[in-house]
Amino acid sequence: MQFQKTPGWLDWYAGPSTPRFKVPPGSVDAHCHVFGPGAQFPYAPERKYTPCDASREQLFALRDHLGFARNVVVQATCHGADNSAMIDALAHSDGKARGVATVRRSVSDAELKAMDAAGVRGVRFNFLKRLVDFTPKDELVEIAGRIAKLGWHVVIYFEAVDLPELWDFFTSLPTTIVVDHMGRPDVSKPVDGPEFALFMKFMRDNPNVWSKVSCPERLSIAGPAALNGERNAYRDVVPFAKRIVETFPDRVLWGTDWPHPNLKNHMPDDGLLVDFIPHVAVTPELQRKLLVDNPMRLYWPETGGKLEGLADMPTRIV
Ligand code: 0GY
Repeated sequence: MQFQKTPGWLDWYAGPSTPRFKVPPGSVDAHCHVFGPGAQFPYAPERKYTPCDASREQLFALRDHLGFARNVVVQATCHGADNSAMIDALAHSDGKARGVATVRRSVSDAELKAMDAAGVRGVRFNFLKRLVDFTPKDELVEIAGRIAKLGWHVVIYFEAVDLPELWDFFTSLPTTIVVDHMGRPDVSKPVDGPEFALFMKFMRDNPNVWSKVSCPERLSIAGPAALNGERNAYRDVVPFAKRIVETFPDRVLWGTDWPHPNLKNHMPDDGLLVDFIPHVAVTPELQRKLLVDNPMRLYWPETGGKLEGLADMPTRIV
């Protein structure tokens, strides 16, 4: 099938820089996507955007270039609840990718079991109206109850202003909860202001809540962008991400968000984006927790956090 990209679509950055920051051995890019290719894995009829293709081979090439060992491939909304492109990526990853799916209430237990065998470890509930149509909460509660039995978690994507309204729903969920992109704080507001304080309280009061400290390129207002050799990009996002990493070091994840859907004003150089990490996780210990220990505990718990061939890695039993 032939697809026309959404007008103004920005393609992912070809030829990224080599990061100056060397990620620790065994690091996990815990938030990234594949798009199609549309000819093989058609985009969903209910999608809100049509992207450029971004294949598993291209994702794995980026992983190797940036120095990461593994990926967590999150189902992108342009594929709706057809998880085949994401599962195909897991199947061809040599065990180096795990996934987060989108499912509907109609999913069968056999399908969930097959996804589990393929490496899916979570489902994503999306509350951004520009990305998805509304799903009734009772459907989400039912799905959460079913996937909890598999030991999966729920990834939630929402904007900061919507947290008060969604709070009771989120805190009623029976699984680990992973928040995408810090709950999208408005970084023009103070890091010590009431809106971000509410997010910090959300994490503090609920020890099952984790956060990805990802997507500075999406949240930044003042930049500068990760382009043209800028290794100190998105400085306005740093205080927010750093505060989360330092307060909840055992419940944070980081991901590239490649191929960066729906960016409007620039497409980051992913090599320079990796150089954002040491600004928010400033010690080797925090970096290892963010990039290795935490994602391994959540997505590869059977290893006990221990990586093959790395005898000096700490062992963490879940
Ligand atoms: C992200 C962010 C976005 C898109 C999606 O699945 C998606 O389409 O997640 C966005 O547009 O903010 O995490 O990739």
